[in-house]
Amino acid sequence: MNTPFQNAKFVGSFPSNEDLPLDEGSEIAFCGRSNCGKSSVLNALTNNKKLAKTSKTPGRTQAINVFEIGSETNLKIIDLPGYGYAKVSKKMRAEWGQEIEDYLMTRKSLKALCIIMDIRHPFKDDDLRLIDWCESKDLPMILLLNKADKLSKNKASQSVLKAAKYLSSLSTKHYVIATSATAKTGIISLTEKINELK
Ligand SMILES: Nc1nc2c(ncn2[C@@H]2O[C@H](COP(=O)(O)OP(=O)(O)OP(=O)(O)O)[C@@H](O)[C@H]2O)c(=O)[nH]1
Ligand SMILES: [Mg+2]
Repeated sequence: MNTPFQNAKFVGSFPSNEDLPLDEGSEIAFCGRSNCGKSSVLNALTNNKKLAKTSKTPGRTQAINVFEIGSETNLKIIDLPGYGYAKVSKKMRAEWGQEIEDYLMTRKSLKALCIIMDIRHPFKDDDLRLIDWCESKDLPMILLLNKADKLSKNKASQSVLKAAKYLSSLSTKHYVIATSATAKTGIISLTEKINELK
């Protein structure tokens, strides 16, 4: 499958906000619970299995990873470490939480959040907190119900409808898409939304 984001390049892995590339152009940040498939969706989106490291073990992504989507577009995708991963020490979790929070609070080029959830267990407390935060900042959101291949087509559509209904009271712009990084479904829609919001 060809995607418009095929020329994506890994810019770097930044443990701290201070070292991030210049705050310019547009950034879309991928967030979500550990293991929901953030890195896998990024790889599907760019048609490059080797771009972001994925793993069966939660907590694989442990820094702010920056990807450039074609140098001419000035669009970057930010793969943030997953939240809700218990095996990391409390201190480390607190520090990571702080780095993510600082990124979200201060980054001017951040145009939208892509909040990724497992379609079988969406809207956990941490997801809801991020959604509330976006609403409070009026920052657009793309909500992905990922791992849609784990459900029948019918069940997946029902989940999308349920999620859309659940979010209908939001005044901030938001989209709900069922995706599968493995079956590559919903990836074209995601591309369209990113292009719209960037
Ligand atoms: N069946 C299925 N498995 C998926 C899908 N997306 C990701 N996975 C699997 O889920 C596991 C976690 O994927 P990652 O992409 O590493 O998840 P992540 O959210 O980046 O995880 P952290 O970096 O640890 O926060 C891997 O074993 C993936 O192969 C999907 O759409 N369908
Ligand atoms: Mg990851």
